[in-house]
Amino acid sequence: MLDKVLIANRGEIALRILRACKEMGIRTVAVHSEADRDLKHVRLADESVCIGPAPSAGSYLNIPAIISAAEVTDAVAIHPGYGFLSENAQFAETVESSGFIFIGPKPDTIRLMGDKVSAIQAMKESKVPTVPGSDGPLGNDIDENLRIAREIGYPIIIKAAGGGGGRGMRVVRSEASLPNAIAMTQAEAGQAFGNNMVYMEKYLENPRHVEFQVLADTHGNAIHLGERDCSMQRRHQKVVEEAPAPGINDRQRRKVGERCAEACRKIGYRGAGTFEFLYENGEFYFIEMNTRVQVEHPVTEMITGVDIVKEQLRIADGQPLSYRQKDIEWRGHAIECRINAEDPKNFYPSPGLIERFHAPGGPGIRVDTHIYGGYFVPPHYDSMIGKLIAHGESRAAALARMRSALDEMIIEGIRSNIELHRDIISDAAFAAGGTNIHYLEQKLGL
Ligand code: MV4
Repeated sequence: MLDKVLIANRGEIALRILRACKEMGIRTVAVHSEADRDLKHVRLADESVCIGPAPSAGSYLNIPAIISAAEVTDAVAIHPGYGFLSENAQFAETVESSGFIFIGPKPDTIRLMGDKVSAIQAMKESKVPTVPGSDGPLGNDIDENLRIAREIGYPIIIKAAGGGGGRGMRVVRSEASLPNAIAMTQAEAGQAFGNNMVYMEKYLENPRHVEFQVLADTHGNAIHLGERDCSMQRRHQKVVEEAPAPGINDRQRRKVGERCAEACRKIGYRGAGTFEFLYENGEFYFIEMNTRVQVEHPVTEMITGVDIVKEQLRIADGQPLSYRQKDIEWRGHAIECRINAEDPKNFYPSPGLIERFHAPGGPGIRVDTHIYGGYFVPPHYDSMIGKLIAHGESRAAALARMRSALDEMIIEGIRSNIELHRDIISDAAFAAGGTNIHYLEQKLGL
């Protein structure tokens, strides 16, 4: 097994990775910024290295500092977690050319999926269902673009190839506004991503966001762990996720999941990955692939029993997956609430000292967090301070456990979104299951 892993991240995911390493007998190196000396995983790691100042540009995004830390500590592998450098092909390349193992896919795979046009092309070749759209990037011929849009049918959406996660898109509802919308999206994409390539898709008005988890090893094995519904979101930030997705039957799960696994085999995918789909009127439409472990991976772990981070470590060590597809079964239902340090009224970040913290517990409850009483939430990073996950034999049972756990949880000293979660979990439409990506923003009156 890997001898020593450097964790190139912070917060709850750094702690999650540390726990997986410890269970597997892998030594750990924590790297942290000057603002993060008191992180729980820094204390628990075998070694720690300060890699720079509080702003992430100088620390968690500082490639030379991270590589140097790996060198001085004799780490053999680097786990990037999510966010930060996790989907940076240049980082993955530097890690490997410096003689370390990157715990994730090959740099070329990250690049392939980072370009949404090439990602969609790869999916089409593997019969993963995609959104009706342009065959590749749009050219400069306005008449040709008008023709493509007419064939797809309005409304359409223009998306930047270098975008993703809600950045660089524009909905177009009429022919008259198409040429300008293309030009504007191209110009913005050039500015934001250094790549002005754009493509066109049918705009789905009221879809759900449903994603499939995959695992692939370096021996040609790839499996799927089923899907998650992440539709409960505000401004492209997921708030609540669940698995399985309400209303998806086993036949469709296995069919779409197998297409994803087959795509992994075809492209030589390595590690954990997520296929993002829009789901509308019973059909799946691929939009993007994420090449990292995701925030919401625990809901999949709770219903499958698979430890996704441990599988990532095994795969990086060159071992085969611990499971075949036939070993994967889905049991019950799991829901995750992302706990944010934020103002409940305006959603502004609310950093500061956590004066008191009581974590909920009991059967089926999991708390993934790095916070503790006396911990100071620094203002420099994402406001997510933890995740509360509830598992039950049915969706109703998971919801009941979540409701009870939210009532048990106490965070004092800073503001949090616990009240928002209580409101969502007790919402009649959410309780019924299957609310779409616009539901929360509509509910909040945005
Ligand atoms: C779409 C769409 C409707 N139709 N594509 C937003 C984030 C990026 N991952 C893709 N996004 C969307 N693409 C087509 N063809 C609606 C969205 C979208 C969305 C998707 C997932 C989760 C939340 C969303 C919020 C607004 C828009």
